[in-house]
Amino acid sequence: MPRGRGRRRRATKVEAEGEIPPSAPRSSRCRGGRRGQLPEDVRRAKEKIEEEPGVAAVEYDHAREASYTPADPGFPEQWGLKKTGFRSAWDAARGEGVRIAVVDSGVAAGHPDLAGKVVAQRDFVNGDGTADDDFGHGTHVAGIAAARTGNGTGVAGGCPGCELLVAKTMQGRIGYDSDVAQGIIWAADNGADVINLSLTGPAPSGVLERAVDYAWDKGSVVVAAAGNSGDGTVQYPGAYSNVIAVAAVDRSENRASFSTMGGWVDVAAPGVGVLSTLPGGYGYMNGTSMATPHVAALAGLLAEEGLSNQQIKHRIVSNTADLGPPAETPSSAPAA
Ligand SMILES: [Ca+2]
Ligand SMILES: [Ca+2]
Repeated sequence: MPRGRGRRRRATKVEAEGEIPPSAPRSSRCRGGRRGQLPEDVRRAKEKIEEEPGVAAVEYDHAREASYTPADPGFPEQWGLKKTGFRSAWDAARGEGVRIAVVDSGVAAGHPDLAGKVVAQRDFVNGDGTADDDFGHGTHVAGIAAARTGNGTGVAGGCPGCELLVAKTMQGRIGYDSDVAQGIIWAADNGADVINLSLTGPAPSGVLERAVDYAWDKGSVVVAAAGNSGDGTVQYPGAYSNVIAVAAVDRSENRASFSTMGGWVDVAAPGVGVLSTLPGGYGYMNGTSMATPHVAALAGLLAEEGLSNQQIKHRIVSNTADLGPPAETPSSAPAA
């Protein structure tokens, strides 16, 4: 992830550039250091340059750190965005025009922190064009990924500029593979750069895998939850090859006790005590379902930079901080 690129003080550079020809621009720059700590030679160099003919003014090129702090009152509580470096990433990209599909229980599209974000929706459960959220799960996921940010209301979204495609494929907590697969295909056909699948189950499904492959072939980054089984049960669609599978960690970067684990899991993201939008307000939720849209948001930021889905997956998986050795699958898994 891009980090704040605070330049280090370079006094020697000032000296090398000390000879400025008379045709120099009116304002020349001189790289300075941190406040109150300018070494004597740097100040002398500045004075020397100022005396050169043709130089109107010389200013120190101060190093500044990434400083975008969104004006959302809930942001201080959004530890996940801070822990994973989104503030620095936003200095490089905001995901403008990028589309994240939330294939879930629907989204409260009229929520003040999501209003205007939903550019297309489809309800595959009830067979209509309004993907309302009667459960809250999809609205929470959508806010983590792309809540309206910097609007003085509620929370910030990981991908502030991202638009939302909403496919309702769950009624309450349950969604069937046939509906989920249709939602994935619909999302890909509607130009989804990223598809968020905060849903899991232990049974493999050819229908689901083919839908994922279809979306991947169309260029979508597919991100799915690793599951909340707390053990090593392989979960789908997360375990399919064209998916980034996301486990959950807590504030201390320890695996969340509920998070599924295993070699097929690609990354972990914040999934405990996550604040986001809910129908009618805001609230905290736990789950790999909440970790997944953190990664979807990051994929959205990277998509703005024009990377392919393969490049984005590689970038995310290879640039993740290593939090320790792979989790061992317990020899006696807890009863589900
Ligand atoms: Ca509906
Ligand atoms: Ca907001």
